[in-house]
Amino acid sequence: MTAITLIQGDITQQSVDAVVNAANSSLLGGGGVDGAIHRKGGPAILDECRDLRASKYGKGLPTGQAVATTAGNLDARWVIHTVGPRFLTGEDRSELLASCYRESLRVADELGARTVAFPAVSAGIYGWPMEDAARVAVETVRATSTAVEEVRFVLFDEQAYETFARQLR
Ligand code: AR6
Repeated sequence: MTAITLIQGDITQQSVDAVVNAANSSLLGGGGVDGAIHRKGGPAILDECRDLRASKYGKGLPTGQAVATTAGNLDARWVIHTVGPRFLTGEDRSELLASCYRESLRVADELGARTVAFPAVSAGIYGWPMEDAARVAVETVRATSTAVEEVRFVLFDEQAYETFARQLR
């Protein structure tokens, strides 16, 4: 049984087995959560991302997939990088967003992670409306069978926190 918990705060401050990064397919960093994770986690994360680009993901990590690296200086063992879809009006890409959660949990299971922190993937720079991002996140985690014991959604601001809290009720 996976417990779903919510916290308002900074994902880089979490003490968990794995922190999920809302990355882009280059795996080479960016703004938002991605920038914060690389800043706080230090260069070891980027080094491994570069190795992954060179060995496995020459064309980039496809949208909806996930891959793990060290967590560097974060209080975690791994960072699981996933690439959310950009929100587009007139095209339902929620299956790709659901895939981010499923694939991240699959990678977490492979690693043996028991506690995993997720941000609201795609709900920042990628433009996904928070209400729908929260619905997909909660529904997908609830429907995924995993050995992860705690999935912790870490929401940056109060509005995002309240939106996730409504979805959980
Ligand atoms: N802790 C928790 N949540 C955060 C933090 C933090 N430190 N910082 C931002 N958020 P985003 P995306 C929230 O933009 O939409 C990057 O450039 C934020 O308020 O980080 O998937 C990547 O390289 C929002 O609710 O991710 C990609 O190019 C949520 O996290 C692109 O942005 C996700 O916002 C990915 O965009």
